[in-house]
Amino acid sequence: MAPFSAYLLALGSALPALVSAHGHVQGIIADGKWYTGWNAEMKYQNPIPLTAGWQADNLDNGFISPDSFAKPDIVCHKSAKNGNSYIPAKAGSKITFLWNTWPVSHKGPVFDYIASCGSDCTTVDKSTLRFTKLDEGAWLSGNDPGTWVTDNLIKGNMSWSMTIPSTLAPGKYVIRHEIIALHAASSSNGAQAYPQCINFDISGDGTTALSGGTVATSFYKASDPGITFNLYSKFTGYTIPGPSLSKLFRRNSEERRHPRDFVTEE
Ligand SMILES: [Cu+2]
Repeated sequence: MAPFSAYLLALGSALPALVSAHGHVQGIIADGKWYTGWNAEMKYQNPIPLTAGWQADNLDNGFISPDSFAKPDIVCHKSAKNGNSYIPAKAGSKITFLWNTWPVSHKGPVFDYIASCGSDCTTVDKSTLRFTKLDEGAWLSGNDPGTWVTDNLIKGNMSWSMTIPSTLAPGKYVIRHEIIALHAASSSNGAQAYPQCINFDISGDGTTALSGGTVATSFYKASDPGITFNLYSKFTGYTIPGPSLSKLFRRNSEERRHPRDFVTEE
């Protein structure tokens, strides 16, 4: 994966060492082009750089716990303010989210949600965003703790890829990419949500508008079986939390599961 390695090398020399164990999305690749994500240290820059990534105050690379799952911080991370630019992408494009790091212990589900901003993602009120779940992955095999999609994310140079539905109508959208780490989730307030929001200006000739959707403050409850969950037990299944996958893009979700979408780039 030469492109990713090159990005990682470039970033490794440009960024100070990160001491925290968990992570944030440091970059996004859309249509083969790299865009910088939000890094909480950017808040000390003047002016604050233009990023499509929402400006969250997660300086510690931290997380949102279940006791805040009904509060605004679950939408786009801690004290998040709107991203002030957009990533241009075509409907049907592959999008890759690149985390700065991810610990192997932090196993759990990964999600991609999308919400229409109406006319402007840089000013939209995050509490009004109604999200549609586009993509999800979680438990793969084994138990105690087993193999999870987060292990694949780590193997892929801390990256997660998704496809924007080819039939999605053009417009301004927030994609909310999220990992929920379950290593401490056997206690009722122990799950760790790491939501990351990115603004996209999506073009193309699709005609499917989002409808319905769920506000992020209604996604998860501490008592959900996929939120309070003992990773270190002999489990035989896992109930993925949150709203069900969208049926608006059935064809696309079949495309997404085609092996070619998982082929490693060389
Ligand atoms: Cu952590």
